[in-house]
Amino acid sequence: MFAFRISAASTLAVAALASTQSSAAAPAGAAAAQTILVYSYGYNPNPIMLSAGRPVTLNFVNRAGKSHDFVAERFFHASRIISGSVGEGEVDLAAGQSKSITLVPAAGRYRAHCSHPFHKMLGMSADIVVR
Ligand SMILES: [Cu+2]
Repeated sequence: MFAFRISAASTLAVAALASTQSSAAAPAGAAAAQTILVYSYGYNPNPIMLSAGRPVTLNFVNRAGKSHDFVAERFFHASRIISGSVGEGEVDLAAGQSKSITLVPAAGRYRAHCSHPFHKMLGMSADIVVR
């Protein structure tokens, strides 16, 4: 009985170790992820720090009960867009909406802001630093 318990416990320990190792090793070529929280009136994190030339999925999450956008023409035009739509260089978010854009950013410093009336004045702007 005692031996069985030891055996079961060590099996569990090995299984836990194995699952930890498999989750730590990201599949080759997988994009990193960066969540960008959108609220009234700002973005978090700010600045948004990205690695040049490395694929990244930007997960925009609008936590607000009203619509906002993320306008960054220079940033999106300099990036290679892999998936998702950035239209003319912006991401539109309805109240509570989330959108994901996967891209490869180019080195540089960029600005982003919300184009809705007065929102930039109220604080909705962000720096994007890619290096
Ligand atoms: Cu806004």
